[in-house]
Amino acid sequence: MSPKKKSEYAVPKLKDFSTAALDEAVKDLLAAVVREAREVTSESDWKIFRDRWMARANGFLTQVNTLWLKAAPKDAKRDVGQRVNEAKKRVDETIAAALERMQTAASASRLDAERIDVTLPGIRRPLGSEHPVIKTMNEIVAVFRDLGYSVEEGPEIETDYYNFEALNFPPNHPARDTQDTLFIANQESKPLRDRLLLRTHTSPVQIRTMEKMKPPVRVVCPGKVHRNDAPDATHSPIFHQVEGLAVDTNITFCDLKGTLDHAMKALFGSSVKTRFYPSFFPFTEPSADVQISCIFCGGRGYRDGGPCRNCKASGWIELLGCGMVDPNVYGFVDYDPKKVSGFAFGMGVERIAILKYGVDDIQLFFNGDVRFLEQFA
Ligand code: 2U9
Repeated sequence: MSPKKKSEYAVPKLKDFSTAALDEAVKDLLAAVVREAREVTSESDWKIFRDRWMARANGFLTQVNTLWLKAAPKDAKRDVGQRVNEAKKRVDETIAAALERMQTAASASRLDAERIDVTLPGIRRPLGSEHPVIKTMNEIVAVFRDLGYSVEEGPEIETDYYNFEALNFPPNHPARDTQDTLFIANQESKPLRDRLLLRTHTSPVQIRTMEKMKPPVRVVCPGKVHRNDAPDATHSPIFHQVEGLAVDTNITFCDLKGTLDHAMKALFGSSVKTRFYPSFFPFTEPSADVQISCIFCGGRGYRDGGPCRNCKASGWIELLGCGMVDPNVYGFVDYDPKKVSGFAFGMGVERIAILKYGVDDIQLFFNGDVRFLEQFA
């Protein structure tokens, strides 16, 4: 209930200033202030109440001063003064207590509104984790870091020179065709070598590394690459590679074989065997495809009483490419092919992750479905 603007109480004029009459008047006054204090339910109520009693201009206490104290005959003044002061003190206390009661109630109701049930289950914040492709890429890089290789990265938008020309691709090599490469638009006014494209491999990073570093070089280059391929279960226009390069005096094909055999055992387990099969790349001569013994059938070609579907019953799975760096490549980076030799290799990270984790569709890596991704957390 809100306090009425007008009070039912009025300070009476006193005709009789006797002790008994004063006591009666003070009793009414205090009863009134207590009654009104009880009706205060909010801070704004309280202000109205306080002003009615304490306002200097015409509050009840001012009226008490005028009507009781000032009006008292001289001989009663002392006694009246004392009682009025006591009464004022009680009124003050009642008004202060009303404020306190009101504030306590307000904060209690605020606390009540903000009450939390600490026994409720907490909000689970899902934690992110390394993407399986990045995780695999880091594992591959770690194997070569342990062999003393350093890691280099480079731009994803490259020039034709770094992506093709310096890697000994002939001018009309089919990889340069728009069928395979995504070119940046409106580059026709530039000379061919300066035209921009999305790198199709991380090999340009090795060219850039050799430009700034003299042999010996041992470097791995992880990163994202782009090809104009239609997506299906085994192809994606964006994928990741780790390529590596070792250039020094007297590097041989034996070093290449030993290095990759070790790397495959580190990645797939020590019982895995490797096999090198003749191949061709413009930037390596000779070149080879590397096969590992099938990790599903143990290289037997047969599993569960039938032919192994993963290796098409051959016992081998093709995994990466490699070769001795073509001497023509050294010409582009000011290395002397008579003094140095080296090997290079390249692998698709998704292909390795697919085999390591038994994933049947490369698209799963790119769809962002948490139910798939959280299996690798
Ligand atoms: C320089 C010289 C030579 C990098 C190499 C491969 C063989 C290779 C493929 C594997 C699967 C690409 O991701 S994939 O499709 N790569 O077979 N890459 S040798 O050779 C280089 C690189 C840089 C200067």
